[in-house]
Amino acid sequence: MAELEGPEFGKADFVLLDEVTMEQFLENLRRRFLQGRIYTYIGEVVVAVNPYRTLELYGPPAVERYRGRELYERPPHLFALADAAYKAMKRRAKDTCIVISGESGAGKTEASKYIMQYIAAITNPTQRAEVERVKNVLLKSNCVLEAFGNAKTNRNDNSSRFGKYMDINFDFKGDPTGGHIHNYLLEKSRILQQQPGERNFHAFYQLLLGAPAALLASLHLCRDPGAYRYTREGAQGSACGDDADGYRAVEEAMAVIGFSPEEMGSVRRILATILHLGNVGFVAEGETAAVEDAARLSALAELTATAPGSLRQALLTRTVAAGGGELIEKGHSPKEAAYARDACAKAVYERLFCWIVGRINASIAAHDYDVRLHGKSTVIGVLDIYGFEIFDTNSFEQFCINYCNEKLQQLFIELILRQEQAEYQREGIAWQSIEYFSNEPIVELVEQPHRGILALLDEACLAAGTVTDPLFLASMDARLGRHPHYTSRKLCPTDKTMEFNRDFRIKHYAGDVTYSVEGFLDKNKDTLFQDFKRLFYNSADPVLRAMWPDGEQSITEVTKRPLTTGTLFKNSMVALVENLASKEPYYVRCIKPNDQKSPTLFDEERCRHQVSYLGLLENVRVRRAGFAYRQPYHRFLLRYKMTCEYTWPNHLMATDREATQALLEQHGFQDDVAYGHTKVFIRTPRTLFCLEQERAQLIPIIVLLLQKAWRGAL
Ligand code: AOV
Ligand code: MG
Repeated sequence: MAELEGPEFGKADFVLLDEVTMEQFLENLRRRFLQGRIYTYIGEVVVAVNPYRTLELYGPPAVERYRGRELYERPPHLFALADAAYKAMKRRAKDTCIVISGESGAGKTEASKYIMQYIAAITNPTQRAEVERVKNVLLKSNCVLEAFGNAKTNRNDNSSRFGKYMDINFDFKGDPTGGHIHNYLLEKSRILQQQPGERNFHAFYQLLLGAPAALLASLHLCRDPGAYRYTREGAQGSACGDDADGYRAVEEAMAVIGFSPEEMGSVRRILATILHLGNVGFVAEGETAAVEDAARLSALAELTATAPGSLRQALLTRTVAAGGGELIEKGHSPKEAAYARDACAKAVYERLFCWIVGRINASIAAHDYDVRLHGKSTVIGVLDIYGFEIFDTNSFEQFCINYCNEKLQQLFIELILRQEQAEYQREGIAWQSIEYFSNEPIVELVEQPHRGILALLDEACLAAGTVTDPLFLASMDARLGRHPHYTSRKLCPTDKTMEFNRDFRIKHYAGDVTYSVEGFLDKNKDTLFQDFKRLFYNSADPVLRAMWPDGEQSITEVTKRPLTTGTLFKNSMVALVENLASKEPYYVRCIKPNDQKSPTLFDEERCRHQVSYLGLLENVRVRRAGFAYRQPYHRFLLRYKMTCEYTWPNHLMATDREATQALLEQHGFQDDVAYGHTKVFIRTPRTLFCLEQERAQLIPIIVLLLQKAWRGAL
């Protein structure tokens, strides 16, 4: 590996550092970042620094350089990792997954796209039409999902506001034949409100700024995002050109995926519906609310293909079950009506998003007959979630996102240890484990049954009506006050950065985050009145109707309490982790070099913090305390046999293992190596350096000899 890049680029693998210290680690990272070498290994883990500029690293020539190569044969790259996962899948029929982690803006989503692009590029050499179609859909799905699931935040202009796990299915030839996208909790509160400087989901600005004038008119919309309450905050920051281009790209991508023109029409009408809903105002008319603007109401009825009377009723009243199974209409106050309207807008968008994911899945579902014909199909999973984030105000969404990152960090710790141990065990080699910071107590603080934050939150929601956010906070203080990772102002009255009746703080693995408890109960309960569900279920628009299968139920049937948002999210995280743990994992650890999006600034403190909480130094130590290098015997011989008289040009021993042993003993390296069942393990990098050096010295001599031999033959 060392010969592939000059020494001026530092070490291509952190395992080769002279000493494993934070200073050396950072120095190597900095040096490589500044020279555009953004990828570095820790064994098989790729550490990636966001370059914040376009690098010529991903084109077809790069794909060719990495295709079919081993990790150490080329400079570090995501493509090498993708190839390793692909080889494991193809040669050993292993299900693999690539887990990409790092904080918000560190480059996870970009990395996931390059990985998919590589896999698409190296598969289907015979250009089978169906495989080509599946690949296209997989690639285009990113564009659509980003339009509807990403938004500008103060940390990242294109921040993922949902988690995504994508399985790609491969047939026995190693060609992708299908896929499945699993999406995790969309940050739907963004529909209503964004922090100063942030935007709503891209799709709204794309529609307003990119759609042809006639289309906008038919949706009763004007071009100005500032005209709509839900997009007003983000109107300033809208880059008009990008959004208009984005609109066209998304339209094209949806067509490629197979959305019909009618379906695309419905999607646009639903987006318009949400924008209009945001502008519906209510006034008091006696005891109850009335709609301010009748024209808007009729536009909404048209867009949702519902009866104006039913729409008005759903906005202004709710049906409640009185005693004896009797149903009565209860009028909203203007405040209640506004609340119900906002809940409706959020729910419509969330269901639209899930419907889009489902629609993409339908178009790439792996066919059963493929599996039946050729046995089990294998998969590569790619995980790209929302990264750890801290804002000025952090709410329930940040709490879920950061909990998700805790879970993944915990998995990383377990797998990296387990993987190492498993390999030594498999190969019959003794090994001693290394100490890690375990974030398990933090995960427990959140998810423990009956005692964790999510359980207390559910308990508070059950008692709804009487319990408020501050009371929920009080219950946490009382029951979690002693937890080393939990603090609140009440328990620590000297802390002036927190508000007394509102804030609590969690010491996360990646930093302390102060959460505002405001809205926790509400977001966890996530109530939407049945009246809206029934309204949309009765829509004449088949797409909108399909999103509300639960609208059929009457209010008397809806007695069972649905699971809360927090519990659903926890369950989905547990299932995700189980799924990942069942596959052979490959890791990309992304690092954000600075908060200014600068391509030249290596903010040492920010990087130090990330290296530290990602556990990268420990990762290097584990890798080194064990054996830094391991190679199958035959590969090892192929590379180094020229350095030993017993093995050059070919050995005469019974096994490659014996030949390897003879070679290493001749060099005097026997104390630095261990012989596994199929692989040789080398402890210190120096041994490998020596072998590499010797090889490098011998090559010119061998070439000379070969040339002489050829000339002699002529
Ligand atoms: P994230 O996925 O990790 O954040 P992104 O992948 O969206 O971060 O990266 C943020 C921005 O950094 C991108 O929009 C690019 O401008 C730039 N960038 C990242 N990787 C590269 C690269 N390899 N080459 C060039 N530019 C890059 V979040 O989704 O917020 O957690 O929730
Ligand atoms: Mg992302």
